[in-house]
Amino acid sequence: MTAPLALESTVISHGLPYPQNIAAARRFEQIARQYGAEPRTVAVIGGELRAGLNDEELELLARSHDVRKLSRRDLPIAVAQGWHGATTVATTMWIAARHGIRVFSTGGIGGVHRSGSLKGEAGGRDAAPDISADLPELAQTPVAVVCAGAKAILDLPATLEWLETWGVPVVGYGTDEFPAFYSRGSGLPVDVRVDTPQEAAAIVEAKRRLGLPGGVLICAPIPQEYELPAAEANAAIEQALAEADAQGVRGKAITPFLLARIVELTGERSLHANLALLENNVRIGAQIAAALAASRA
Ligand code: PSU
Ligand code: MN
Repeated sequence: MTAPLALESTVISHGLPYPQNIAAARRFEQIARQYGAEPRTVAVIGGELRAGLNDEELELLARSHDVRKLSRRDLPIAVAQGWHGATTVATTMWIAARHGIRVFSTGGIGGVHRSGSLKGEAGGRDAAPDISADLPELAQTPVAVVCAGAKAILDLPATLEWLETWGVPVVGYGTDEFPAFYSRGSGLPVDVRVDTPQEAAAIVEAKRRLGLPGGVLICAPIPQEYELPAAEANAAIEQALAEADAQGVRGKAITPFLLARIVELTGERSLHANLALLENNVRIGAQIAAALAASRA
C-alpha cells in the first residue's frame, strides 16, 4: 500500500533562497516518509514531466538559474523545447493526477488578485481580473491540495467566491477560518472544519465516489509560534502592491514580484514562517495520503 504525496517545486526554485531551499526540499521528503507517505516532488526536467526526483535533480532545481516557473499554459512549450521547469500549484496538480497521486502539499495557492494592483494598459482603466491558473485547476483536476490558505496579496473574499462557484470544497484543518499564510486567520469562514487526517481523507474520497470533478482545498494555519503580526505582514503586502503598480509589473511576473518583495521587507522571520508552514503542510498531507491509502486498502 503506497501513499504517494506530491510536493511542489516552484517554492524550491523561486520561493526560497539557496542553500536553505535544497535543505528544505530534502527535509520535506524526510517528513513525508516519517508520516507514512512516499514523497514525489514534481517538476519538468529536460522537457519530461516528472513526479519523483533524485537528489541531483533536486539540487538542479535549487541552484540553477535555468529553471523556469511553469504554469499550465507553459507545459506544452516546456516539453517541446526540452526546458527545465519548476511547477506551480496548477501544474503540480495536473502532473500529480496523471501519475495517480491524489494528495499534494504546498505553501500558499494563487487566487484572484486584488483589482487595485491591476490597472489596464490604457491609462489606469481596470483590466480583466487576474485569476491564477491554480483556481481552474482546482475546479477540474482531482487532487487534494494542502496549503496555508492564500497570501493577502490576493483578494481573499473573491478567491473564496470563485472556489464556491466552481464547486471546490474549502476545508479548515484544525481551524474554522480560511488562513492567510503568515496569519492564522482571515475572518473568512471555511466550509467545514476537520481535526483528523481520516476526516479530511473521507471528504476527498466522498468527492471521488460522487463523481464530482476537481479537487479539495485543505487549509492548515501556520503554527502559532511562527505567525507574523498582522500589522507587519499587512504593511509589507501594501507596500509590495504599491510598488508592483508603480512599476507596471504584469502577468505571470506579478506573483513572484510580490512574494520576493514581501520576503525582502519582512526579512528572516518571513523565511522561517514560510519554512514552518511548509513543513506543517507536508506533515498533514502525508497523514492524509496515508489515511486515504488505508481507507481504500
Ligand atoms: N503564493 C505563495 N507562494 C507561492 C506561490 C503563490 O504564497 O510560492 C506560487 C505557487 O507556485 C502558485 C503560483 O501556484 O505562485 C501562482 O502564480 P500565479 O499567480 O502566477 O498563477
Ligand atoms: Mn496571473
